[in-house]
Amino acid sequence: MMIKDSKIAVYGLGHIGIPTAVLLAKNSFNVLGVDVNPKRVSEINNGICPITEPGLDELIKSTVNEGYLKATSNQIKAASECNIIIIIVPTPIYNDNKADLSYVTNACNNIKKGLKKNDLVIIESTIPPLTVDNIIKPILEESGLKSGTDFLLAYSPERALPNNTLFEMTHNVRVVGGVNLESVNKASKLYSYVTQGSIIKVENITSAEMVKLMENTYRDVNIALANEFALLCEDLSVDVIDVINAANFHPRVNIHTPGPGVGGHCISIDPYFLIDINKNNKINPSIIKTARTINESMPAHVIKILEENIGEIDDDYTIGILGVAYKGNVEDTRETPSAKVIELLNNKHYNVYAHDPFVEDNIIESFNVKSVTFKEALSCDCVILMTDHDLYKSITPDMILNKFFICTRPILDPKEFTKKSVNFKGIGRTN
Ligand code: SAJ
Repeated sequence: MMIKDSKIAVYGLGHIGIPTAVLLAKNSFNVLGVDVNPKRVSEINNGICPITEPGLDELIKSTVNEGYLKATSNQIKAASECNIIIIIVPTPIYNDNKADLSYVTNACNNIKKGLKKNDLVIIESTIPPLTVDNIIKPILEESGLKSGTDFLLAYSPERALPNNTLFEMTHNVRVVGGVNLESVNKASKLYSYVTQGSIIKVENITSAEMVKLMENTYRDVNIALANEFALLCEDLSVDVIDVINAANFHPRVNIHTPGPGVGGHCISIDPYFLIDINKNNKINPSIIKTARTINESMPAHVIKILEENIGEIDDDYTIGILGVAYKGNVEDTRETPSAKVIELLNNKHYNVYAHDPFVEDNIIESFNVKSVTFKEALSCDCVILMTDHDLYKSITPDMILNKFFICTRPILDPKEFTKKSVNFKGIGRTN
């Protein structure tokens, strides 16, 4: 069968699964999205986009209307009807910093019941190293079929940046590892329909698993370094952004941006997958652990800046949080540092309010804070800017006169504010 005649099942209609399904459907593949959530399935079948991602709305509508994209919650039937199966379900983390693989194992336990000879199974979910070899492959082989001989098995980590997902999925380099060359080649051929970027074939599946974890850990460690530089600069009364900008002119230096901590479902979680595998072994991944500790301590540093500067306050002193999303211009609040800042402020019984132009009121209020308008947040006694949304880049000194302003992201020029006598503090900033 020509690859173009394949029917593709995409398990997990989330932030990555939906764009993946849609882009394959746009390339005239017959795609069946599979999700345990019936609401999500009916939204897709009605051409409704359940997530915020630039450009996705129109693509869902057109691919569903043209009949290339359908969705179902019947996991076994989907596997039996399709020849290529892509797994992009979430791998959240337990409280004790261990990966929860239950979505992955649940999908595999269903897929094995519909698996057929010559099918190709590709895993895209972020997983700890050796998960395919030790967990996924054995479950799929309970079908009685053997990977590499009866069916093909590959791992290709998703690496698209939320809010730029469609562009990155169609332009980024794709990394593929497989149980044998045929698995790698067939998976690579499939991705070549979607991305203009090169396809990098790595030695085996564990290498491909490590690529993803090392990329996100690299970023976490670099953000931690930037945050540590910010704390040192604060102590020295030099402006960390001024220093970073100058240092980054060096051709081999790329210091990341300090901020209130690392949120999102990826960078704040994936390093734990590497820390966890080594817990009984000889290697202590101390840099990775320390980076996590530094990044997780940043919300407490925001509270420290507050308390070192406000002096005696009345009971009716109010604090307005600007931004609960984990980063600018997204509605995603997973692992957001704002949640930690709100929790710390609530524990100390401050009167806290929050605004976010992208996040629905009920989600904001799920963090135990009252959702208010932008104007109301700006009228609080202290305003803490947490997220680098474009809207907040338009804040001018006039909007915030007589307030205490903690700007945790380097999106505003401190000098503009101090010139107008705004009490402005940033992370590692001088004014
Ligand atoms: N952040 C900083 N300083 C920086 C960069 C980011 O404080 O210099 C913060 C952000 O504000 C945010 C968090 O880190 O809270 C993560 O944001 P991000 O934009 O760096 O990354 P994610 O989590 O949205 O997406 C990452 C990407 N990985 C890399 O850039 C190596 C993306 O390509 C992956 O597909 C995604 O993780 C994933 O799914 O793993």
